[in-house]
Amino acid sequence: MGTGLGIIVALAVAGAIVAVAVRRRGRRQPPAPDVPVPAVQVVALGISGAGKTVFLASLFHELHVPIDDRPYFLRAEAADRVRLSGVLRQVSDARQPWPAGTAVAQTRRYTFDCMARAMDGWVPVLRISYLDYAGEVLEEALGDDGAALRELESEVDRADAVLGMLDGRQILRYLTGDPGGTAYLVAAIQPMIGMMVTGRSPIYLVLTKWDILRGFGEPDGADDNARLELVRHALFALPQLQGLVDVRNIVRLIPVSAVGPEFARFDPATGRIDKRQDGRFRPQHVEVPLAAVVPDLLKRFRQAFERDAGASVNSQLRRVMRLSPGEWGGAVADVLTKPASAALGAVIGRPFGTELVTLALEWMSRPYREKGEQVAAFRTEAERRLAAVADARGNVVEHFQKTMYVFEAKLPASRL
Ligand SMILES: Nc1nc2c(ncn2[C@@H]2O[C@H](COP(=O)(O)OP(=O)(O)OP(=O)(O)O)[C@@H](O)[C@H]2O)c(=O)[nH]1
Ligand SMILES: [Mg+2]
Repeated sequence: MGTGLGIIVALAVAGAIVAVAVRRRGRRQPPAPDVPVPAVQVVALGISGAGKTVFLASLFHELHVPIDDRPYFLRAEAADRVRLSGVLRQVSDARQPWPAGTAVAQTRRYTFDCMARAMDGWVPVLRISYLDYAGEVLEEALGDDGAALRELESEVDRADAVLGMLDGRQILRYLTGDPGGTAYLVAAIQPMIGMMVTGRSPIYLVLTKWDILRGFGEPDGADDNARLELVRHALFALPQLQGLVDVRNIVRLIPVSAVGPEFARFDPATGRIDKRQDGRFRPQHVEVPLAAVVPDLLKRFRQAFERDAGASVNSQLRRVMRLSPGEWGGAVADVLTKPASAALGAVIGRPFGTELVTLALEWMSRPYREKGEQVAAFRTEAERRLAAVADARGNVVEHFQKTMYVFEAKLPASRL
């Protein structure tokens, strides 16, 4: 239940936003500012061979061009594009061996701009940062006094979402009674589980190599959901994974295949994954972990805010939400540079950046704003541009949500 303090704090914040915005109403409009882009930091935790790099290359391949009804695409800087397409070429070419694992020195931060169509063409509406590092950091002492491990740990602390990458090949070994698979789940991933236990961002368990996770005794003709249900049951029978679920906010179990169901096969005799010469490259669900993060973040923000803010604040907020877009962004930013931002942080339970708070409030205000905007013609070009960007951003979030509805309808076992 909402506390008195929460209500007072949220009231103060909402009131200050209104006050700033009202003051701004009287001023002349400045020229259209560069619209700040909210940034979301994602870390994929997984030991060597889990499939982190191949997943990233496949994800970028799927999303780097605007196609069909998807209102966005991912843009990366040229050097990153070249690197990721090099990985993808090697992965998708059946004549070539799989790419080598990432060396410690090859650790790289990728920044993707999520570009959405707005009035002036494509504009960045969300920035996603993703660290690709050598999984061996999580497995052995590297002779660097633990520097790489500490760096990864602080990365996890700052992350908005952690993807816990579980190696599908090892899980298949576990399910078929191979002691190597048990050692993976019981011992090898312990350091990674430890990091997830102490972090505070939500965890998405990602089951990699979903294409080969079959033939472990599931009934003939078992569909994807039945297969996932069985894998999930077996995984959470292990105390260390169940323990993680008990203490942390784990939202989903997402099976992904970076190559698709008809590309490779697992050879039980050698334990190797071989590419099929007649294979078809058709990645499965790779965009889902990304699509899940932002709507979940906004949902948590809304729940925390509504729980702690109370009805009177909501009516205050509604007033803010009816402001014109030009006043709106500036009003939120102004408030957040004041001590009130710390108070807002207390209400929502974690430090959100200015842009993310703006995105969240903007999202919450959508139902109210749309009505108002039909009647209120924007006074300036700058306002129209801001409104167009806010709409483009909203369309992207909506598309993420739609992706999640479709995915959950197909795989209800993915919800934990
Ligand atoms: N069948 C199948 N195999 C995959 C898939 N993703 C990865 N693999 C296999 O797993 C191997 C390791 O994948 P990487 O992406 O290099 O693993 P990583 O987590 O980046 O490992 P490090 O860089 O050592 O930390 C690949 O070379 C492939 O053989 C997948 O979706 N399906
Ligand atoms: Mg790698």
